[in-house]
Amino acid sequence: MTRTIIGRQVISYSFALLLIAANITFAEGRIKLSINSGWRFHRGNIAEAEKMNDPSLGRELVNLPHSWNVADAFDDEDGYYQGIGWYHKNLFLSDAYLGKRIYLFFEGANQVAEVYVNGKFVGQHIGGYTAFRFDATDFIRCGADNRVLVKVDNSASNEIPPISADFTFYGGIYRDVFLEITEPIHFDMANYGSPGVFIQPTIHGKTALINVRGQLKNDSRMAERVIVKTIIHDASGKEIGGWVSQPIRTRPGQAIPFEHEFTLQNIRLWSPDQPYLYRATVKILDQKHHRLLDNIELPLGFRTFRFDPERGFLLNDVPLRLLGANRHQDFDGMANALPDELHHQDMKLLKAMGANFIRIAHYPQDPAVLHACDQLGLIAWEEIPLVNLIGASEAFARNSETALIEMIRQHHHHPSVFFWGLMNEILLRAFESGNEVFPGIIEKTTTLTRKLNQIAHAEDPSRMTVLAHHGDYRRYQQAGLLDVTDICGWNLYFGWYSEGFEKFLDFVDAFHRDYPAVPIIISEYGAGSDERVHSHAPMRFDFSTEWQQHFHEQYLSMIQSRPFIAGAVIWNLVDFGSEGRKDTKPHVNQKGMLYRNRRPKDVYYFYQANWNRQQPVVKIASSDWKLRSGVPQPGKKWVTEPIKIYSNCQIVELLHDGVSLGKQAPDSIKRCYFDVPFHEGRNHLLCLGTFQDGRPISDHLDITYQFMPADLSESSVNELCVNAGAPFYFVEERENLIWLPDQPYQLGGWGYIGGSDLQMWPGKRWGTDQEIFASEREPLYQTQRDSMIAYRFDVPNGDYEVELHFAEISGLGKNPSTFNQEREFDILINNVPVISDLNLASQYGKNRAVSFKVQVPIDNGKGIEIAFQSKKGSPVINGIRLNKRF
Ligand code: GCB
Ligand code: CA
Repeated sequence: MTRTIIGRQVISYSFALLLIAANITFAEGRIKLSINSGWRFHRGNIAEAEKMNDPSLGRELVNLPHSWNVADAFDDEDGYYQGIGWYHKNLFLSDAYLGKRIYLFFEGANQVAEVYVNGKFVGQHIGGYTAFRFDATDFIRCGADNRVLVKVDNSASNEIPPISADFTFYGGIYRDVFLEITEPIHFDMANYGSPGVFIQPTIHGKTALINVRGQLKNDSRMAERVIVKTIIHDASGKEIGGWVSQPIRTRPGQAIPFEHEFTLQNIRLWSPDQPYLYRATVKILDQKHHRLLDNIELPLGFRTFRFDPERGFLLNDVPLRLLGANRHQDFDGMANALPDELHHQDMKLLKAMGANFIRIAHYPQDPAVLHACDQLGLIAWEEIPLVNLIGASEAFARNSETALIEMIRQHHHHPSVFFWGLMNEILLRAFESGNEVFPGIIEKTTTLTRKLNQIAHAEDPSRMTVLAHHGDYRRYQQAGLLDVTDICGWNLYFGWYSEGFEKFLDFVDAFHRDYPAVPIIISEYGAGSDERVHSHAPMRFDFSTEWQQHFHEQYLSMIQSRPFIAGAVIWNLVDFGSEGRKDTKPHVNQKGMLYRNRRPKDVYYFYQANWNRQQPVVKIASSDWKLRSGVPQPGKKWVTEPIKIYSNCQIVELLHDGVSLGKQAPDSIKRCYFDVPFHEGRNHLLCLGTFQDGRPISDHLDITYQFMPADLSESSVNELCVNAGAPFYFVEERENLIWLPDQPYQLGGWGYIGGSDLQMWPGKRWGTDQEIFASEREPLYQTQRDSMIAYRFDVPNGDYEVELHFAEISGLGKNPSTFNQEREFDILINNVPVISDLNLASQYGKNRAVSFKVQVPIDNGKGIEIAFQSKKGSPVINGIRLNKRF
């Protein structure tokens, strides 16, 4: 069982064992064998663990990739474990490896790793997002068991980027680990975790000039004459060119650089539409017997690119708008410890959305990501994790430079990578209450930027550099950061963090006027959503899926209207973990096109309809709002609501329970709306389209509609749920509950009397941004009606269960000193005191979800009145559910 991932050979463990068992000497050349299985783990520090030979040290059996923050980065307690974890394993090495060189290769461990073999220190690596390799030859025994220990530490550090960021810094050995075995004569294995061989093509028309450079090392005790041979294969595997060196004389211990150049004719170019990949094999052979000593496989692709200030980006001389998304590397229930397949799957989802571009934010990611980009045709911007602010120390600058060199050398050979990113929003947290975080931080930031920019260009003249800034134009301008790099990226959130979509255009126009020669990429734009939150009148920061869709529709139109915008990347492809966040799903940044389990949101299909040219798309953009409720007009047996379709067909038709509601042509951003007369119960929607090539395509969706009578006293409702203090619906599909937006009471209906909606952040977010403990119903408990007098429900006689929901959420943010509301109140239902002296803070604590159920029989025809009586402070309520039992 051998599988080949482009550029490297991965031989499965069982195959290697087979070889060992059969006592066959290994094939010549390099062996790369993953050693992910059978580790033991201990969370916490153990003094001098490296010296202990106690097999019980760390009992938990784990396989890599592994992270220790799978659960605690999402629980109700602030923070997550940031400290030391120990991994160890027994590694048996066959004596077939005797005399060879043995390396341990880590694709990544967050964020400081120390490796010990048989009690001896082998090496330390700083930085959580790049690979590293240690030479273990002198520490390891062949034909014997070996004890490998790895101490990983993800403690916060001001010396290692990132210091601060809107994502969780999950700890662990969260990428693959390999054993690499070479002959004593081999390519450079001590080159910043890189392959040690670098291939640089220069393209002129149909000809590519190939430059190959590297270094070979003789770690044997004998002088030897070797040759270096490069072979280029086309995508079908056919050899199409190459080069063989003159014999090279190597002496023991000697490192010898080599470089050669040759041309290839009639090359095929790499592009998102046709990601044509070549394969380069670079070998060291002994001159006498042509025995293979070492070999490296690298992907190779040919493309040219440049920017034109007015026309934007040109790939292979053809204008191409760079469109796509940013991507974080974590996954539901796995933290950042993903198998390669899931990395690959994300890239496929991005590609299928119609994207040609990815910003790999905010750090170098798994090699599987880059391989997928090469194969699928995604142009990549990759960056180092300098986010929000820089550190003051020399060590911070040094670690940043190292991370940059590692990223560039490790990923140099990927044709998909076009841009090296140096920093993200680096002045966002440079000031605290108006003061510099440390004296001179601005000048230091600019100096470091220039240094990193210079390093990136020196390391790799074939690519461009870029920075991503937040929307504080003047601050970056004053710091001199707007034209240091080749390209300028802007993260813009007008319509989310601040009011007014149109300010986006003012902003980019101003920048283009001031810096006409600097190409501009919108490096982030996005809005959060929650599949449970819905609204017919969505608004900024309500987390409704409808506002997220509206936001992206606005942005796409605006981006389309400015040809000088070379590219734009959505924030974010996927909802991702950000422990400090308290949105409607605490610890998660909800701006994804996909949920954390990768189920697409409807907005994903908005982009698919607009960006992809190959596949027909028809999507009824309401998959997350399948449970609806409304009041039919007097005498009518239906409620009419608009349903939006995203489609790239010329004409689409919507059928409601088999009846056509007509045909429509989607607008310039591929939307159309049908008015659907929903009846009570299940409504079947079927949307039909025909793609330009004649292919038929359809989508269907069942929407279950619940009617609310206009006059509650006339016909009974079994269930009525109110999201008190909220302007939006909160829908719990599994429980079949629709929590209605709040409303004032009107005779014959229901609603509040007195009070006001709590607004901790007036003009921005409704309710509060507190995390609710012991519940996941944040949209219910984060919104609240304050200073309450009463609620009335004019329901008919019957036996009701009334459920009342509360949470004490009056504090601001995390600061307990703002939590000073002292309140105590009674609740009377139909004049009966059912809850007395309720003091949420003292009896339950801050942010706790609290609920009560009360039996309420009514037979006087007067409905239900829930009255609030203050003893201290103002009475509040977060939700009410009425259930008629009989
Ligand atoms: C940004 C940051 C990104 C955040 C994003 C957000 O500008 O670069 O790391 O996650 O905004 O959602 O606020
Ligand atoms: Ca509420």
